[in-house]
Order: sequence, then structure tokens, then C-alpha cells
Amino acid sequence: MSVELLEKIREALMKGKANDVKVMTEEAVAQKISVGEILDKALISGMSIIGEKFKNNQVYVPEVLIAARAMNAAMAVLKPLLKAADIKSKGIICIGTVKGDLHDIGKNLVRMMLEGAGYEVIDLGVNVDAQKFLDAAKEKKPQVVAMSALLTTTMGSMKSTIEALKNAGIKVKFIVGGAPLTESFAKEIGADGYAPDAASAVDLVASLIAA
Ligand code: B1M
Repeated sequence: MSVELLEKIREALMKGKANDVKVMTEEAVAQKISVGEILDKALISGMSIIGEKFKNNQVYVPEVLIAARAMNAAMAVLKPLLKAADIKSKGIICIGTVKGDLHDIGKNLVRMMLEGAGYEVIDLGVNVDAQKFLDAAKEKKPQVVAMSALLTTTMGSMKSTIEALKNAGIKVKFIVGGAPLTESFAKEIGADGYAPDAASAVDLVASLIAA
């Protein structure tokens, strides 16, 4: 019975049916299915299937966004219980679109996929300068700082941000992404990793945290 309900939640999440996901998540809670089980077997697993499909061009940005919206609807039900159940997040990530850059659709996708995978994500927004990344890193103590850029003219901000945090003695992994970026650019500026898409960003974060 509970397995069936979790499967139904996962299916509805993948179809982006936010209201159904919310209602069934409430039902699962009422049936005393643990928060961890709802997360792992329904929500996170549904989002990771969507992530894989997105990576393989089997689904596109709109499908990912509506699945993430459904995920958020379920998370609103689970959040108060997460604290009570003392479920630990897999890690803390500070994410932002770099200084001078206002593009946030890709960054938001990365944030949602990371949240869907069980990370606590602090979203610093757009046009984030080095000082703001530095302040957030000091305050939130993330394992990973994640930067997005969509303009060739703003990619340079990534390098200055990495330098500013390294010079301040902050021990954190840096990942970068965004349409104009490449793996070799990421290496050149001293980032720990580059991800071409949101699902790969989740894999990258997992491997960096595990290391
Ligand atoms: Co702008 N824009 N835009 N724009 N815009 C581009 C990027 C551009 C390529 C269009 C073009 O000329 N063909 C061009 C950049 C050229 C360049 O520098 N090479 C451009 C320009 C020039 C500009 C302005 C300068 C235009 C102007 O005003 N003259 C201006 C700049 C404003 C600013 O930022 N200061 C501008 C403004 C805008 C809008 C505000 C109108 C709007 C942004 C709305 C918003 O984001 N809220 C906009 C849009 C929508 C685009 C396009 C059309 C779409 C971008 C997008 O959202 N893609 C874009 C052209 C295009 O890409 N076809 C364009 C969908 C998104 C899911 O993909 O962001 O690549 P993407 O994210 C992917 C991956 O890159 C990766 O994962 C995501 C999902 O797989 N990824 C990461 C992204 N961040 C990551 C971080 C990671 C890991 C992976 O780890 C941290």
C-alpha cells in the first residue's frame, strides 16, 4: 500500500502534477510513512529520473520546471516535519549568478535539482558580486559555492570570486556552469568542476562532497 502510494507520488511528480503530489504527500504523512522514505523513494528518485531524462534530451526545460514545482509543493508539506525528524541535508550549497549577469533560469534549474537531490541550497540570486559570495560562505559555511554565468562578459567575475574567497582563506569547492562556459575555462580559473547542465551539476556536487 505505502509502496504503491510512493510510486504514485513519483509518477505524478514526473508529470509535474503539483497539486496531486501535494495531496498524496499529505496522505503519505497521514499514513505514517517516514519523511525519509517519502523523500528517497518518491520525490528525490522522481527528480533524479527527470534529471537523467533531461541530460539525455528526453525531456526539456519546461518539464523539468514543472516537476521541480511539484517537488516544491511536496517539500512545503515535508519541511516542518524534516526538522522534527532531524533528517540531515546532504550538504550546503551557495549558488548565484555572477556580477553583471541577470540570467537566472539555468541557475534556478540547478538550484531545484540540487534541492531535489537532498541538498540545502542558499540562493544568492543574480548579479552576485565576490563580496556577497564571500559573506555567504563565511556565514553559511557551504561545502560548495556554485556560480552561473550566461554572458561572455561576466565569466570573468567567476575568477575574481574564486580568488577573493581563496585569498580570504575560505575552504570550499567551486563549481561553475552556464552556456558560454567550458571545462577548460573552469580549470583555467581554478574551479573544482564544471557542469554542462543541471543534472550533471548534481552529480558533480555529489562527487566533490564525497571526495
Ligand atoms: Co539574454 N543573452 N541577455 N536574456 N538570453 C543570451 C544568454 C544570449 C546568448 C542571446 C543571444 O545573443 N543569442 C546573449 C549572450 C551572448 C554572449 O554573451 N555570448 C544574451 C544577451 C546578449 C543578453 C543582454 C546583454 C541583451 C541586451 O540587453 N542587449 C541582456 C543582459 C542582461 C544581463 O544579464 N545583464 C540579456 C537579457 C536577457 C533577459 C533578461 C531578456 C532574459 C533573462 C531572463 C532570466 O534569466 N530571468 C534573457 C534570456 C532568456 C536569454 C536566452 C534567450 C535564454 C537563456 C536561458 O534562460 N536559457 C539566451 C539565449 C539562449 O541561450 N538561447 C540569452 C535556458 C536555460 C535553462 O539554459 O541558462 O544555459 P542555461 O542553463 C543551463 C546550462 O547552461 C547549465 O544548466 C542549465 C540547465 O541545463 N547551467 C549550469 C547554467 N548555470 C549553471 C551553473 C552550474 C551548472 C550548470 O553550476 C553552478
